[in-house]
Amino acid sequence: MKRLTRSETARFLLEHDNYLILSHRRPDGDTTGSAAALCLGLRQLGKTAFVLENKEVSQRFRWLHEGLTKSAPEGNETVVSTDVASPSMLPEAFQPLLGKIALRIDHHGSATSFTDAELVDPNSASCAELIWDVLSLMGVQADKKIAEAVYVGTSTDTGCFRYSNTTAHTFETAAVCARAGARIYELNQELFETNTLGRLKMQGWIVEHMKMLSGGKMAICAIPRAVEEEIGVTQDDMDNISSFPRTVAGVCVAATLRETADGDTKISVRAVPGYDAAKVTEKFGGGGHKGAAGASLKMPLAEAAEAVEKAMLELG
Ligand SMILES: [Mn+2]
Repeated sequence: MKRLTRSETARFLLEHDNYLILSHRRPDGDTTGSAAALCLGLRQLGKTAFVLENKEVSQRFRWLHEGLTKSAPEGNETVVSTDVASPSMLPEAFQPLLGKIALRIDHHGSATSFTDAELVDPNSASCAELIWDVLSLMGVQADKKIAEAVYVGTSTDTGCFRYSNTTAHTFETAAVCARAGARIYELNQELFETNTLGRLKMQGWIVEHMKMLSGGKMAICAIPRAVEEEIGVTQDDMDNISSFPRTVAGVCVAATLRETADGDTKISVRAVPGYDAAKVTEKFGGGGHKGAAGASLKMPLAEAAEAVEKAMLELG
């Protein structure tokens, strides 16, 4: 595996063609936006490029991939993954591509290399920023579509420029997007200022059921599947719900657990600077960033809650 700089990545992308771009499991705004921006940028330069259709992309972000997708690989493409930290982050349907991925562009600090070459910058708040850096080195001009894809990635991974990962570079990238005509106000309204009734009800349930730990410095909440079904929340309603218990005054680390359809548990941890969320999830084979991390546990909800609580308390 070869580590590339931004310029080396730009050169690689200019030298190859026939691209197939991959996004990650439970796709968020960053992986969806990054894949879209890369595809659009490559097309602007006359390259053949497609995003491999990720069936898990929700309604909220689906518009970003409109007109860009291919439903299955043909076998001879240059495969590039965006925002994918480990093989387990690839959707089930993409797993056969393992070993055939030429390049990984990512910003996860705790990651497992699985491609021939990679551009990884853990200091980049979003993968979309990295994508834009590389595209601009290649001579791509930001147009409205590219700008909106980059803006969605950048804004969602920073909680609309509020999280501790936000840097001057994040704002510079956002400025490029604004100048190129991205609908900043509309996207912010849609992504950050609007709640469905289902999401608000879920937040209400979390307030009632979360357990405070460590004298209020930590919070943990385990959400049974039956509760999600009863409230009637969609995946979009649950997107980034784990950042909610962290918003309680005094809470530095918060973990949210969700029961999967198979009776296992997914955890999502959020932490303020000074604490490392990935330290909790790494214990369970997961990964992520200091501020936000996740893992899948082959354990029923109650058992997982106990194990995660223990791991959280070890943070001190
Ligand atoms: Mn990301």
